[in-house]
Amino acid sequence: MNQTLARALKATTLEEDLQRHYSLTLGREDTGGDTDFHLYQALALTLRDRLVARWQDTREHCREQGCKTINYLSLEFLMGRTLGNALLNLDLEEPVRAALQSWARDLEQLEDEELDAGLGNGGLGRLAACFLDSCATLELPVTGYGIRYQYGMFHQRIENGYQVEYPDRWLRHGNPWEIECPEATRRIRFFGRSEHYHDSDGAQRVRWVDTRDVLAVPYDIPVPGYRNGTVNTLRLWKAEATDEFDFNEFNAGSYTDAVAAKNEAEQITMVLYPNDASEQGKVLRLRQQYFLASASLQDVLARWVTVHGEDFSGFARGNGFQLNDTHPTIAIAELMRLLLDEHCLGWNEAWVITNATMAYTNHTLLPEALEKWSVKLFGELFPRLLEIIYEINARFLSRVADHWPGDTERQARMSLVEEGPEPMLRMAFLGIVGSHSVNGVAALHTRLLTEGLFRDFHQLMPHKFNNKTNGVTPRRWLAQCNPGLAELLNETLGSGWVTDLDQLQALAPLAGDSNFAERYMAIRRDNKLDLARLVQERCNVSFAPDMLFDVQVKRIHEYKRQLLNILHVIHLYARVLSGNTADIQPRCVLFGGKAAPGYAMAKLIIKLINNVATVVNRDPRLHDWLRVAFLPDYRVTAMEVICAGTDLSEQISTAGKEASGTGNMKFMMNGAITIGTLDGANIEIREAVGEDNFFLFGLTAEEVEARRQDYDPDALIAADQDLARVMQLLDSGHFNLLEFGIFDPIVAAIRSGSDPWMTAADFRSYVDTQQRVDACYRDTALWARKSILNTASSGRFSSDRTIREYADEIWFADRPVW
Ligand code: 26Q
Repeated sequence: MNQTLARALKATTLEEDLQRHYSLTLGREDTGGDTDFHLYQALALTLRDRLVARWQDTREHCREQGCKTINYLSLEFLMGRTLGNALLNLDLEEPVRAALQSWARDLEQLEDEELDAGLGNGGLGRLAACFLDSCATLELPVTGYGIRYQYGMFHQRIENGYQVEYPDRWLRHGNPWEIECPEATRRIRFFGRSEHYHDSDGAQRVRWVDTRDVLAVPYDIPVPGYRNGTVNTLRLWKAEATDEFDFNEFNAGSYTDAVAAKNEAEQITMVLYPNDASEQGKVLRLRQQYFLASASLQDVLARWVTVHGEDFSGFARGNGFQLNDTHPTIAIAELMRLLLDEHCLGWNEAWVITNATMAYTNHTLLPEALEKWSVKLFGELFPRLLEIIYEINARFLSRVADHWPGDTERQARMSLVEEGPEPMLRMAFLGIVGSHSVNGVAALHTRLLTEGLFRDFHQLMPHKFNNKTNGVTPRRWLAQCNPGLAELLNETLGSGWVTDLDQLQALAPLAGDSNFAERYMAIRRDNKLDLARLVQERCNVSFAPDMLFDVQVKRIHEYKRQLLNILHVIHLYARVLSGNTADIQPRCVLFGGKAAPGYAMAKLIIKLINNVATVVNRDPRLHDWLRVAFLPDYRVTAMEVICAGTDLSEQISTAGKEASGTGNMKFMMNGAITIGTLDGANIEIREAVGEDNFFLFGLTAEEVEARRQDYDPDALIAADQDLARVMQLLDSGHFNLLEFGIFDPIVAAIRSGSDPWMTAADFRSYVDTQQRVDACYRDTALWARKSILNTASSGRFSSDRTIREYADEIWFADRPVW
């Protein structure tokens, strides 16, 4: 460790540092008033001090060793809170608890002062955060590059049953974890035109001129590994105006107008876009993508040039870029531009480097979610990049023509440019052509990609395609969020599981041990009480710990079928009212998740859930059987409580639509049993835990596609008394007595022969399977056994396993940091 820093840190105790940051850095007096927030900040700074020394050591070591560095480019990093994770990874929880005694504060109280860093929508953003934790824990030199949004994911409140969005001002009181690095500011260009000229040697060159520039200022956040001294970096870029920006534009205008015009530049990093069809094609989003790509690439190239000068022959051996979905794929064109125009490489040399360094991860099978940009818009913003993409496309299509002579249809299908009245750039295709690796995020997803969306590309270059089944970090999603279970695991297995989750398999023989099962279930019961407390506080609904806790939390989307879940709730409601309660297991059903602000159907589903909850919860006849709650503002920190206290994990997407899912893995690790379709990583979860320990229902992906032709929901409804009764309750307005007709669009969607999500098709099988769940839950020993086996079999879903596969098979980053 860095000697001076090490000494400085040893000399002071946690308690002294805490006091010093509180009174000197933050300038607060101990008046005994509302000090929790500042004490949290002082604690964060105290821990940051301890990270900084290791951070410098990690960087220095990497520089000396010339390690291959991977750069994870993502528009989203859904980090959640940092304090608890830093305490765990630095192994400082006990000393900090001791230091807080003189302040008469609980650690938990201070932890609650931290706002979530909600710089992501959901799965894709949280995956990036889990990956950073695993990379640091595996001592891999990986830097995360993202955007420092001033406003992260919106906050959701429920008003009269409807979702209402509120801005997330997460930086309002500053961010103690970040360090601004103005010395590494980069300049990002927009608009202008491309100028072809001859340089002094007479060579043909191109430059991008008359641009309007914006500055990218980095803010670094330390990413500590688990008790290993490694600290990697998450570098987030903030947009700032240049000085000339204003004065070129307004040179004749007034000074105040010029200063006001800075807003336009700073808007680029103002807000995270919610995953929303209505936001597709927005210029500001495209500017964000380029801003991230260009700033990050310039950063990496500048570091390279400092050490190696203009010799790029070893660049691809020393650097890699992982593109988190198509969102940053513009980096492929930008790296070409930087190498060609700024570093004077020839096309072939630049292309080899680009291909060897870039790798693209796909996260979706929904064709409508594939990113496209209008060629016209793209060319106005980035004239030079459009030229480069045309050149990439021309060379690629000539390869296609060589491979399939005369097959012009295939050339049109595979072109990076979709022709039509408004020609569009297909970003996924750019990702495939420009990378050496294209991966899906679960086995089924990768297979469907290569057989469907990317079939032509797979035929031409099968070697590029590979699967990397997602994972989640066991530090946050077990050690941190379930301290009770973690303690039992440590006692039973030792603590090796934290970094080697396959060790949990050693629990399997204990699944039938009644002593162990009793302790395991007692911990689960405590966690259920914690979850019940949260639901009471936020929803004012009482959840009883002896009831089955049935949970579906995730973004609200039709393909995820929260609707199927609420239909089952309505079915249970009808059964209890009809007196048919034989074999019903009392249950508490929890929903949570945000709908994209412009997604009307998803928002209506939230309203339906809330209306059903109101009717169910206020009817005393249901009290002992069924309770329903919608938890507002679902986020990372809520999931930390939820996943530890859930009995039944709902993973019920229409088969073939959920790329992987990662919530399913968090639930499994913590001992929930899954009810799910054969979709995404559910398939691999079921394989790992065994079919007896997973509640499977529904059509397969193949069956879904085959059924589309003759899908007839009305016939299904007519033939199924239970479904007919549910539809009748909906039709009659039972859940919207004073809100006439509001749920008509939902009823129509279920009854539509072209319902893409086929909700009615899986109703019978879902309800029957829920009955098997009820029977199983009543056999407490049997349920305990299955629950323990779920934890025991979750090793494969550690993001450490996933990252090892990325490192071995895509990054070839076999050399660790140390
Ligand atoms: C698109 C256009 C404009 C603005 C935003 C977007 C946008 C933003 C976020 C599009 C997609 C996303 C996020 C997608 C996502 O989270 N996908 C999920 O990724 C997980 C990690 O691989 C998978 O487990 C999930 O199955 C997948 O749905």
